[in-house]
Amino acid sequence: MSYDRDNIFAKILRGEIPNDTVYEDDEVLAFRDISPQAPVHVLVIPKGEYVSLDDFTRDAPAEVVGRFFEKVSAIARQLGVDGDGYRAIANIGQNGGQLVPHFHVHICAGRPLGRMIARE
Ligand code: DGP
Repeated sequence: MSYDRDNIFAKILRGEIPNDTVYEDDEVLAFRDISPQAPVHVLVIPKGEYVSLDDFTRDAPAEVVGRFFEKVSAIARQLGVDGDGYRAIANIGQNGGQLVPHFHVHICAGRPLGRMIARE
């Protein structure tokens, strides 16, 4: 799947849509989810053009991938959710339930999150 520069997170990265930023540097942006599923729900995205975890880990330099995941856990510590715990989720593709085709990791926390996958 090729990267769609009109996806909503690309527009957020270009500053065309506002966001509630919790962390930003030259490689990543972390912001609060517009439709939170938990008391804390933050999305962490790379600034590069990657559709999902699949092409991110295939195409991005290993150091970029490594730094990205270090930052996910650092952002969780910044949010103060590491003590009680949290869930980091990457939805990939149709069956994964991915709605926005720009790679992102959800950090969800603030209450017990129950079983890993909801039963339909
Ligand atoms: P996923 O299903 O993994 O692709 O999750 C996409 C998430 O993106 C979903 O939880 C809602 C969130 N989202 C969609 N549009 C916006 C937006 O314009 N701003 C923010 N902050 N979050 C958005």
